[in-house]
Amino acid sequence: MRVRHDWTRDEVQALFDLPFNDLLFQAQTIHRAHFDPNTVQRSTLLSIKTGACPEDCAYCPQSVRYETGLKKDPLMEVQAVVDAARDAKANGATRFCMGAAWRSPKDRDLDKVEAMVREVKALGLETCVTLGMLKPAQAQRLAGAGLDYYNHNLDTSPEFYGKIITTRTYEDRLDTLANVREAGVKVCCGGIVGMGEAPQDRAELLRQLAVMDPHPESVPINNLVQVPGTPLDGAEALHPIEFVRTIAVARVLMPASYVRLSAGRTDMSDELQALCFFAGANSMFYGEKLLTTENPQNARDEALLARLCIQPEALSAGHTHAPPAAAEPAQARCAAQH
Ligand code: SAM
Ligand code: DTB
Ligand code: SF4
Repeated sequence: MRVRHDWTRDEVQALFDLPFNDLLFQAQTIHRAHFDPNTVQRSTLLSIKTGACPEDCAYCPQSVRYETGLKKDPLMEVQAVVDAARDAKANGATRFCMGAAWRSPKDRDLDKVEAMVREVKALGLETCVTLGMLKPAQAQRLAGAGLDYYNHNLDTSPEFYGKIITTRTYEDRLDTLANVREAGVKVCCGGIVGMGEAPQDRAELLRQLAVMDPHPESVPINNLVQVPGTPLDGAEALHPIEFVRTIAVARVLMPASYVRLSAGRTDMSDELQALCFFAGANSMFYGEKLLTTENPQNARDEALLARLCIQPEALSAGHTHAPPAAAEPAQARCAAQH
């Protein structure tokens, strides 16, 4: 199956417009050609610098412009970050994602972040950081520290973007992503749905990701977590079936990328999450906190994965992922209690 980078708006919209069963069948078929359908990758987040962010992202509890009652915290010490990463590894995560509420990092901040990346990597975890906009030299410094992934989201379509963020442009984001790619760091890039966007905005967000060449290796799909005090608190929630369609279309457009079921899982039923896995999600944020808001309890996630007989992906030597299973994966028996 050819991986394409030339998707048109009409083609993407046509996928969204398929009967639900046809879309899910297509997504699951493509998923099986590229991945073991019964394995999920788990990433744990840590906010290494919290709040007081100068940007005005309308969804974000960390913007200095909104009164959200969030306690701000300066950049953490390296040792405390390494301790949290060790816990995440002990709990079964294979990737540790460190997020900072910055517009962009200062060069002197990067000394500490580089040490964090080096030491977390030395634990045998994959590393990811999300620090805002990056200049080419900054991306190269992070690459030099051995960073595996940089997360920087497009968030939504170019058309809707201006309703959500005014302090940085869509172009700024594409520039940062190009700098990350150029430095040889893998790209983690996705967006948020449930912000009051139109269906065409969700389609165009996915198309923007799918015309990147190469595709982002990791594609987080966040469902808005509504935080009191942010402008998007009270936005009309997305219908859960539309959320599943968004996951499925992401899988069809970017067959070999990890599609991550990201923020918003706490409010999702087990059935909805199971549908998302069927639609091709094969990664999740795992651990009881996202950056500043809640994520499901570990015990709930363990029980869900056991019930579905989904295995957490293990780290293989050299931090590379396990190769996809053969076209017809073995029909293992599920040992979980049904
Ligand atoms: N400050 C950096 C930046 O914006 O690039 C890094 C951290 S920022 C919190 C990372 C991403 O988290 C955002 O791009 C957005 O997609 C997601 N996010 C933030 N607040 C969210 C919320 N309330 N619900 C869902 N996703 C959210
Ligand atoms: C992403 O796409 N989602 C994560 C991660 N990348 C950095 C962040 C979600 C944040 C949710 C709101 C919060 O906890 O502050
Ligand atoms: Fe700042 Fe990132 Fe939140 Fe935007 S999403 S306000 S840049 S922390």
